[in-house]
Amino acid sequence: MKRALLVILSASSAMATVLSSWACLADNPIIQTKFTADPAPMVYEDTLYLYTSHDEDNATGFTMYNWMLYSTTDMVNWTDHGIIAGVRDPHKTFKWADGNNAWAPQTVSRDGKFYLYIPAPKGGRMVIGVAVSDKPTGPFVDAIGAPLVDDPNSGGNDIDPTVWIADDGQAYLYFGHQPPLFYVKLNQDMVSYSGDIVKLDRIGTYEEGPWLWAFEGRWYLGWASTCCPEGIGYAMSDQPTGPWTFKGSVMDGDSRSSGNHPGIVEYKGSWYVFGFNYAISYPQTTTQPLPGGHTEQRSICVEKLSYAADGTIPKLPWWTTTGAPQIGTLDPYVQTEAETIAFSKGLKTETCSEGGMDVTAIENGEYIKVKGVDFRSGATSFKARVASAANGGKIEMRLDSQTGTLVGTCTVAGTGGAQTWTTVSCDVSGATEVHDLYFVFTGGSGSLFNFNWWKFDGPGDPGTGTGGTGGTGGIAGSGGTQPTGGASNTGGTSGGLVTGGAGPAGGAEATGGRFGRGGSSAAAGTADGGMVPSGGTGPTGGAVPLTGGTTATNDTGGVVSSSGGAVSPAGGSMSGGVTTSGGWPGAGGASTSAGGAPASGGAAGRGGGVPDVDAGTTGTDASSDKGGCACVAAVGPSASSDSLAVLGALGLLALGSRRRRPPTASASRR
Ligand code: FUB
Repeated sequence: MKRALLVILSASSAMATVLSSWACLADNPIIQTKFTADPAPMVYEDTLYLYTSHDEDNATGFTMYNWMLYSTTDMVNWTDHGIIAGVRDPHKTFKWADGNNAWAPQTVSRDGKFYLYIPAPKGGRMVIGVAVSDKPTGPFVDAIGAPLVDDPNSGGNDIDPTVWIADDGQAYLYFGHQPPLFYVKLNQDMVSYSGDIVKLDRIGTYEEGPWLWAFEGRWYLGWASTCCPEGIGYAMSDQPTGPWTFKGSVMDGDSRSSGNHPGIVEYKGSWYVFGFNYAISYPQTTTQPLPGGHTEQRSICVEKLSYAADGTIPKLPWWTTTGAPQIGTLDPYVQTEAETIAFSKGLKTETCSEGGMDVTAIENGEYIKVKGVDFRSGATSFKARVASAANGGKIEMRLDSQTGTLVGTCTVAGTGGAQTWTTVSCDVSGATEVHDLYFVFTGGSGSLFNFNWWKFDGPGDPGTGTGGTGGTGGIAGSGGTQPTGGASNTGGTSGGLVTGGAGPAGGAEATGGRFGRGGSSAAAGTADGGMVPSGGTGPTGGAVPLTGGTTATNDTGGVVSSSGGAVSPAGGSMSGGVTTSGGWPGAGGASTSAGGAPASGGAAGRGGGVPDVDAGTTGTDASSDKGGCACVAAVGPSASSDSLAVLGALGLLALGSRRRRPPTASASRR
């Protein structure tokens, strides 16, 4: 379904003129294929899962049938997992729900199960339900077949559940629209509670959307602050039940927005705040506020947050267009879902007959950006899983912008059906090192083809690259000493052969970089060559400078690293293991066949920079209703003073009328 720009925009040629002058969006908002709101991040194993509510494409007020799931391992490339629960067939998880208000969710894990808490309508009230799954991706089933909370004292506003499990095992559930705010203690089973539902006095600017968490012995409660526009406020306490001390704003409200809703989480050693804006349904500048009316076509954003020494949170500016920085890089030699996207223009996603999701509704000129792709020493071929009920089209692969260097073009022919899948392939040249990768789709009119997954091959692939045979020749010279701070260099000291192969050079990180998937040590060979540079081994993503990795001496089989992070067992062939001076570990990184575990992914050092902002997205699709960037690069003469004046006047009118109505269980709350 096409996404409609606001009527007010399409109705005004002056507005259309101004629209073409808006600065382009970059990687915030993080989801462009759908409207999403009420972010609820959850970390499980090495992945950050983001549960969201979902504004329908044609929503004006709240039109919300289901909850969605996205995931990331690098904070910028997000994989779409589709609908994980809902209140309407064919995704009616909660049979008792009798309306279309699938509002703000949160999922928490406990003892190998995942509990999804949601507000939904029942009998003219908003109540809280809970579903359970064995996996973060679902399927979720209603845990108790009835609401978990239906509080007669809440005025029908049992909304926005948030749960945190304290270190002593006690789980707390907060919820409620202001006034008031409530909490209750959940039982160990997470699907029932004990004791009274406690009503709290209003805290500071509390409006709705509570988010409970603890950090370093302190308790925090965030929320959407006084409407409208809503920012993000917060309070602190020594205990999960308060008393709470209001601490101000994590982020102030902004005239470009109406609502907001925090989701705050720690991931790979950093803290992030999620919320939403309206920048895709209504591209904005700092001087053009959101127009009036009930505009619930929201888009989730993310920023990094920090803590001061006293535990308070330094205030952030309004959502940037760049969002959070990338952690590590993306490995193009691993099969990747097409719906793993940093930013996109136009296209949509859908359930795929081969499992998971695919990218669909791809039209001429639309694109997908995948950020921070590490081609290492180079890709030579590309393959894609595609299906086309029409005549297909082409997939252009470009570097760093949708008009950037063309490194390959794959032709997609008709396959006879939109879910009749085939794999196409084509040659690639010029794709080395780290770039933002753009898949630019070209062809005739209408929907060209569907796109399920993609993968590159070539010498840069640590799994098949030339850099791999570390070990067999890797005599660890006598007396080899271990690298400072590194792993033991047993091979070196013994003077024996590095029998296990190893010296997985690529496992080393670049200066200032991070470990990638592969990590460092070889499985079978224990890196006798002494390959673990200072900073340790783990692929956990921690940035580990290679300062100590340079001191491996007398190590014909050992580690030698440069400031750029290259590490190579001299005896082993390591052509792929070279790291550039920018700090990107080489592909081969890895040890290989000879017994060393391939550091697939090698290290993903991140010394080099990747542009954060999309350059020059096209401005031809201002009227497109499929999301993405509908603008040209900068304010130009097309934004006449007349048109700006018209927009300004409308904006002021809109501001005057923009107030939210009190919540009810009806479809319109703002
Ligand atoms: O998305 C529906 C409602 O709007 C949520 O439950 C509130 O927090 C607000 O974001």
